[in-house]
Amino acid sequence: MSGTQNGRSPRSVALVGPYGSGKSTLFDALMDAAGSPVKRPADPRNRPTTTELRLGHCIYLGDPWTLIDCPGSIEFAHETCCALAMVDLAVLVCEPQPAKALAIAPLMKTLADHHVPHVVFINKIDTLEGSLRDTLAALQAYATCPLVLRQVPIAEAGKVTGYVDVVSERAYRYRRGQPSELMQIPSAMADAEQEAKSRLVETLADNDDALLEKVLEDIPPSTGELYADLRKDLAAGAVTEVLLGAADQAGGIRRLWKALRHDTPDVAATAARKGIAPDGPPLIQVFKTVHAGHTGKLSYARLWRGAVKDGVTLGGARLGGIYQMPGGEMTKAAEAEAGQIAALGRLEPVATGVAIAPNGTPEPLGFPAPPPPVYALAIATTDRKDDVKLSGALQKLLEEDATLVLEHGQDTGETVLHGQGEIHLNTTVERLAKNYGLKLTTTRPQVAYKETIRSAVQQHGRLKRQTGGHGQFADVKIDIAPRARGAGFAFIDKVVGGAVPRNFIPAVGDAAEEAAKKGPFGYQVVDIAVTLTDGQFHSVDSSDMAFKTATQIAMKEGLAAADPVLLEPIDRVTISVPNDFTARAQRLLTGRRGQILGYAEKPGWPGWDDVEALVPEAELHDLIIELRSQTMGLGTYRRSFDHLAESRGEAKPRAA
Ligand SMILES: Nc1nc2c(ncn2[C@@H]2O[C@H](COP(=O)(O)OP(=O)(O)OP(=O)(O)O)[C@@H](O)[C@H]2O)c(=O)[nH]1
Ligand SMILES: [Mg+2]
Repeated sequence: MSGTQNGRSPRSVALVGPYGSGKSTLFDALMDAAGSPVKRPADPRNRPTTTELRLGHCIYLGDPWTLIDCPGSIEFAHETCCALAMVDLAVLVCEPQPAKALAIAPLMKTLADHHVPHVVFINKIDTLEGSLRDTLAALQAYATCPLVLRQVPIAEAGKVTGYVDVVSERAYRYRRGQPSELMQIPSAMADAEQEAKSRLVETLADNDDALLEKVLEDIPPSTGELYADLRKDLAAGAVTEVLLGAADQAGGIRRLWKALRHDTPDVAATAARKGIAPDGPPLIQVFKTVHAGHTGKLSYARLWRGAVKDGVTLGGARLGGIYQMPGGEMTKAAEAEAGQIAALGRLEPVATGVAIAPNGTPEPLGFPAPPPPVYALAIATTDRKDDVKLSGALQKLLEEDATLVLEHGQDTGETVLHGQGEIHLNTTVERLAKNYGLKLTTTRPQVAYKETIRSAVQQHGRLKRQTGGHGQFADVKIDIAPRARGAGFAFIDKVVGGAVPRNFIPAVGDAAEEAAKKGPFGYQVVDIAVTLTDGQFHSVDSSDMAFKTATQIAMKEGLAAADPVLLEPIDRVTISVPNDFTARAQRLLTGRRGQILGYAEKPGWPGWDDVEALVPEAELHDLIIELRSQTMGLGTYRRSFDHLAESRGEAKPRAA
């Protein structure tokens, strides 16, 4: 993008916030106001939920910007974290409803942990009922620094129609799709405005001794002083300013733009916050990878330092295109400068998160790790001929989405996709269909049951077959006995006096182990010892094959007679929830045959608990769905295999 008029380096802002708070609507309104309108959905009130980052480049009052619309759904939270690792400032978009305030807690924590400067934008102000103070107080409970109200809403006939700017003390009336118009401060508003102003000044005075003196001496501070303090405190994470608006009627958009313009740190400040040295060769960090049909691989990246030209060597590849997205369309640029976010073409060897430098060794830079998977689906092609295509497509998808985990079930033979939830995996399957023409079926993954035996048996197996001249003969006697849980399979040879010649014994051992792969219930038999005690052979008719067959016969009958039992995998599960939901999480676990081990405060998460339990894996498939529905979408869990336990009849034998 050329045409910046004042030489400021490009800055970038992420729009984050709970699900459905209006981030995408706000993104569109901000792009409109900057003269780079983006394509709208046919029915903006029925806009689909955002499932991946959406980027827009624009120029507002001469400054170049990249806006990033982030998903609000918890299932795509990692995308949001990746964007937050790149930007100079975040706008936390929320709704004027105290009951929904808790939903900002995880984001507030991410912003605070990574010291990302942020402002709060209370959207949908047209739906405000009651006092804005209640929403502010509810939000404050999850904020890590004081929230200061920059605007006071003006209500006419019960509807919010404009606002008073607390710093400049000017009133504005919203006009749909246009800049707001200046109006007189309604006389009824004077008190509310003065109260908001005193709070703002007092909060700022906490970090500014000169201002504090003025407050104590009752000298009104200048607007210039207040603007300067706001900017300084915001960058330092000492206060968070709160703005208001109604994105779907473009209310409060220009006020927000001006706050962004005034208060967003530049790339040098952000690089310093991230520990990047100010001098050195160009430094670029990739935060998203996309395989786009015609352009090939695109690496969305920010330039932390320096400039690059198209065609340079980056991370071992020749840069094949620098793209920008004004109005959502891709346009090619010859060069990208420090601060810019751009899509870089054809950097095949470069992975998401990696920092690169032209012809040089980049500095190691932190990048968010993906959260552990919480939901899984087994996928299969409807046409086996597509299997090769599927594995190629999955490879690309895994490169694009670090929260996808692919597993080939050793016991079940299934291809299992693990991810962040139903919407995430359904979106992935839709993408496989749309972008790669793959027709897939999805099923609930099978549980890797095992089986074992509870008593020891002695079993005889004999093969005697006469076909034409040459016959087959083998005879084995085996003991099959249970072993301790986790001890695995063992084969012991106790044959004496050559009853079974040495050279056939390995065949017996192999056949016994092979036969244990499928027990009477259809699953792998674990923790047994098979001892070959005796047998018979024939000097001509015996062979490895004959001894294998005799062993199979003995194993099949012996296992069925040895009091077999199904073993089901039990996982250690840790649910994390805001502590209002701790009791509910416990009930949910016990309702799923879980054995609660205890609960404790989640380390580093004040107000959250970790509830630990042992739960059968068969009960975990849709745990996340129920957990989220009971915890405002906030609850999550992690799991790891713990042990195999005898099933008390809940587990199902595999269908033949
Ligand atoms: N009343 C009112 N509705 C709004 C406003 N802004 C957005 N909406 C509506 O809120 C709904 C959600 O808007 P989106 O912009 O898709 O919200 P989002 O935050 O991007 O949602 P996710 O991407 O799913 O997290 C849509 O129906 C919008 O029309 C507003 O200022 N006032
Ligand atoms: Mg959205």
